[in-house]
This record gives sequence, structure tokens and C-alpha cells, in this order.
Amino acid sequence: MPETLAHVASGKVRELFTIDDKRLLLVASDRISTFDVVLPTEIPDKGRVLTGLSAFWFARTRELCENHLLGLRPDGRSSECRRLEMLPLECVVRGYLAGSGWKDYVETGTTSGRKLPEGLRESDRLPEPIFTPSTKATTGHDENIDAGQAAALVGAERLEQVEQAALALYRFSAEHAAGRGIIIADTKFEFGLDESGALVLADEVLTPDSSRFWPADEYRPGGSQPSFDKQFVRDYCETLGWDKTPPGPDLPDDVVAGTRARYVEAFERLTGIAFDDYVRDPDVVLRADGDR
Ligand code: PZK
Repeated sequence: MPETLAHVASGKVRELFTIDDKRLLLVASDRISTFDVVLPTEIPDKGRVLTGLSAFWFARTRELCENHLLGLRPDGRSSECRRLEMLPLECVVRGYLAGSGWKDYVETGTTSGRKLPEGLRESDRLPEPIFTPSTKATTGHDENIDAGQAAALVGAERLEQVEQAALALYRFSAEHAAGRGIIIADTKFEFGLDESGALVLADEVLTPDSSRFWPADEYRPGGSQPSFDKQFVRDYCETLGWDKTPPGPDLPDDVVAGTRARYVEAFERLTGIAFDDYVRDPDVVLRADGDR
């Protein structure tokens, strides 16, 4: 726990604290969830990988949309952030058909009220990335909503601005990742407003916890895809016959080591920075390539 900051909120694997009335501290733990259950075994350095990756993307997308990041703490897992008025919307962008997007498509031929081409298979690339907002459910799963419902939550004008920002962020990051052998199938952004009403990108961004990362060399549309980061954990859990209700199983050392290696690999491929260099000096992800 950081010093004695007031605790604001807990996510499944992250904590939020107040620094002062303008700033928050976002702390990423090493906890891991699978099938929506947090496991009793941690993945060493997972919180650092996610914090470093987020900061890398924040530094490289500032021209697309301003963001809440003020700075990284030396522990590499804590980010100081501007405190915002958060929008009550999960801003999901999908470039590929997976998860609830695939489920909606099979049931209705649409997702978030948009008609998609016929004949798509699970995990197919979409003709164009689509914005499929969802509500922040307080319990259970987020629910996909259509543009009318989303406009009722934030207003039509703000919705248009958020959609354009989310699509631009996805296009930039998916192209960057594709060049490094990682498919970002979909991702979720959260935005807030600053005192002046400006739109600000918040939370963690373009990490394996907020996105579906697939290894490009194993991409085979027509079924579900292996997860870049969590596949060893899922495969191990499937061998146990666990019913996917809490408590989750302990993970053996080889599954922990293999999973840690995948997180570090995602970090190093996407950032082009050695993870050890990040641990030594987290600010390395914030500097432009030429300055290292
Ligand atoms: C904020 N969350 C979700 C994240 C949790 C919960 N910059 C901001 N300003 C105001 N509020 C938030 C943020 C951000 N980011 C984010 N809830 C509020 C969340 C991490 C851990 F417990």
C-alpha cells in the first residue's frame, strides 16, 4: 500500500487512491483473473507490465487524445493521474469478431445495433473497426448498448467525440501491434472530462487486461483464438475440471513462469524496450525512441 493514501476504489486486480483533490494514484497489482475469477496465485511483475504498457501508449497517443497520466512512481506499478469526471460508458472498439460481439452477431446479425456483413466466422477481421459501447455494470457483465442508449448517457455530441477518439486510438495501436506480431482484437477505453470539459483518456489502456491480444502467427479465424497472455492459465484450469466459480485454483510454478514470460514478451514486443530497463527506470517508456 502506498504511504497512507485514502482508498477510493478497488477493481478485481487494481486499486485507486486519492493523492489530493486533483490527483489519484492507480496501482496495478500482480493478481490475475481467469473466467472472471481472481486466482490465489500472483504473476510476478504483471502489474508493472500493465502499468508500463499503458504509460507507453499514453505517451505515444497524446496527439490523438489527451490523457490522465501525470507520472509513474519508481515502483513501476503506480501511476499518478489527473482526477476526472468519468463518463458512464465503456468505450469498446472491435477490429475482430470475438467475445460478446461474436455472441451478439450469432444471435442477431448485429452488435450494438449495427448490422454486420453476413457469413462472418468467429474471430474474423471486421471490414472496419467498430465502436460498440457498453454500460458499466455494477454487478456481473457490462451490457452492449446501441447509439441511442449511449447518447442518452453522455449526449449525442459527446458520444460522437468519444467514438472518433476511440476509433483513432484503436487504429493507431492495432497498426503498431500488427507490425510486432500481436493482433489487438478489441479493446476498452474509459474517458473522463477535466474541469474545462475537455475529453481525457483515462484508466489503463491497450493492455492485455483491457484488450484481447492474440499472437498473429497463430491466428486461425473460424474459432476462438489463444490469448497472448492467459492461455497457459486457461489451459491449466481446463485440465482440472474446475467449475469456474470462486475460489479459483492455485497455479503451479511452471504456469506462473510461462505466464509471466508472456506478459514480459508482450511488453517488450510492443514497446521495443527491455523489461529490465523499465524496472530500473519506469520513465523509459515515456521518452521518445530517439531519446533513449
Ligand atoms: C476512476 N475508475 C475505475 C480503476 C479501480 C477502479 N482519472 C480518473 N479520475 C477519476 N476517476 C477515475 C479515474 C481513472 N482512471 C477510474 N474509477 C474511477 C478503476 C482502477 C481501480 F478500483
